[in-house]
Amino acid sequence: MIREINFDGIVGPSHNYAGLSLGNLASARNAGHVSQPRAAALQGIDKMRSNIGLGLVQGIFVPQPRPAHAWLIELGTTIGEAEHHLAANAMSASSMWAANAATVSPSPDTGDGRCHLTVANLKTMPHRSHEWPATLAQLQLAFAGNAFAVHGPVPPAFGDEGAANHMRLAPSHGEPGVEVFVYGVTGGPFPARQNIEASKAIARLHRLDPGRTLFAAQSEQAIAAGAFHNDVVAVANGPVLFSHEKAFAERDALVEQLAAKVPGFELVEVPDAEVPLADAVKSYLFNAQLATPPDGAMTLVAPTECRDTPSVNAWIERHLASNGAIRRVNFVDVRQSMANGGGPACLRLRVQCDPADVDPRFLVDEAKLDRLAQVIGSTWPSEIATAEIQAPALVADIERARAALLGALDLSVLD
Ligand code: SUG
Repeated sequence: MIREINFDGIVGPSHNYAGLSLGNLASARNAGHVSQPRAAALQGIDKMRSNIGLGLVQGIFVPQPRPAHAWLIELGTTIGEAEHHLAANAMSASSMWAANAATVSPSPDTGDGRCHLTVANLKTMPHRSHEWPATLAQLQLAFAGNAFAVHGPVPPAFGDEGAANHMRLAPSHGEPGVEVFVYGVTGGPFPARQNIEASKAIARLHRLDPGRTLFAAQSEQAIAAGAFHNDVVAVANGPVLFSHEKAFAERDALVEQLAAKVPGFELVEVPDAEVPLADAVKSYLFNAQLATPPDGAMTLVAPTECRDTPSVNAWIERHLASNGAIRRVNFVDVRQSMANGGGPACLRLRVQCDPADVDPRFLVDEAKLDRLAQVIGSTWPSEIATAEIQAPALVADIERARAALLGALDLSVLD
């Protein structure tokens, strides 16, 4: 039985604000602020709890080893000796944003009936470019059976940022869907992170039917406004596309093709006149989880920043009152992640498969989340000032904290 599982990246103990991501406005704005790794990770756990409460199936990915010693060795240095900017790149907890872990094509879409996952090379940003080997190891463990095909990264000539630039529309999760690969051409002052050649390669590797595969460019205006990934301005669930009017370079052509190819297609579009791009980016209205829980009421799991942004809150209230496609909005507090440009949707990777095929160590229920919260509460640093990330005592604490979590999950093999 195919279900949608949300695998959330647990916020790692090295979570800090180093301002590493050009084009990610929150990351730039909060550079140098003191972070709260423990609160950040507990906010993530609470989000998972609330989604389990809706009846959704929940999974996890564990934090990566930080410092990234192997990467520093390749650069001829160590965490103690590295210049500060390199050390910051080696200490980032950015793998928490699991939407960038991989691109996923579920079995109804693929030529061989397996669920395909391609790990993202994340080559545009130095601090993310070294994530993929540890992500791949985790994917290979979690999705080890024959039901899955796990691919290495596409060559670094072509940037790939995973599911954040990929949408799937289908009448239901178990039916063949239309996969939309969204790429960037130019972002004005900011980098376009997803290259069309990477998207096309993934579509080929996943053996997708070209008749049900679309490629759509992000609008330059959206990237320049801070939509460094498409999931900052659009999200899909079932036959519904929820997007900002200015998300795509050729919006009309995309909508026309989706209407022709997706049975029951429905567009929920937010006009710029009602929610300007700047408010969409600030509030992360579209970086929400859009899901259909067992009660059938399509639910938007949105950051509390949406409630606090008047234009966005007003749009939500109007939509709910109009009995539109989205029937319920749940607000979640993930402010620590938001301050680095990661909303509820960034924190999760959606995999549609039979939960029985997944290594159970990567699935969680309330009781397991309680245990995780306990480990996090007793081992995660309460605060990190980016200037101090090379301090030996802090580095040791961070490594100990991760080891404790892996031990609690019976995943020490990832050490
Ligand atoms: O890649 N932030 C991440 C946020 C990723 C959000 N993911 C999705 N939209 N799916 C990024 O820009 C900030 C790190 C720092 O500045 O310390 C960072 O990497």
